[in-house]
Amino acid sequence: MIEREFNQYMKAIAYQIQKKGNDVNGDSFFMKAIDEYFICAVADGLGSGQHAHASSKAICEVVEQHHEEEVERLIDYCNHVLKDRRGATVSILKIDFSQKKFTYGSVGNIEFILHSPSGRFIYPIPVMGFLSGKPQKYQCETFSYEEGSKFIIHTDGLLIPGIKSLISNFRTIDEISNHLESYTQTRKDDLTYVIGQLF
Ligand SMILES: [Mn+2]
Repeated sequence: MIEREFNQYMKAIAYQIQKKGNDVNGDSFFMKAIDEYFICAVADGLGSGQHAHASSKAICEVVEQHHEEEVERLIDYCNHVLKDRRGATVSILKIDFSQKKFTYGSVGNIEFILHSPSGRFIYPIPVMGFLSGKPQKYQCETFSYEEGSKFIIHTDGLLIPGIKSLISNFRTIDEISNHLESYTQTRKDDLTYVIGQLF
């Protein structure tokens, strides 16, 4: 499944495919661009199959319902919806176009990297673990971005050597997406990625 989102400030491609042999995806994503901001959530339910899907779906639904909220609060909502469900890892990215800043919050193994045209990489500090409905602290970081920056968020179903060169060497997100096609074929897990470019 491929989905695109864009406005005058950014464009993004989301791609998702389930583990071979499974008919549901344990990963879920949500993304939305409005005039003020872009928001994106990617979640990976522990394990795979129906229960993993239910957890990651619940996370994305709560972010969709409350997308105007701050990232830290959204992660807290995500944690709450996992009570009595299987745990999940989550990453939420919110980009403020007028301030040219983004906030990233994450718990678990979903990876994020942003590359600026000046050559700078932004790679927020990972927080180990997963959400399970139990109270916990979340870490969110806010960064400035340059026009032309590209980013990728992906679950652990996508194993790519040299992600830094991938995101810096290709000029457009369509080229990156095309290049990733062969890596989606060799997956051993549910796989989701969102790649975007900021104008
Ligand atoms: Mn996974």
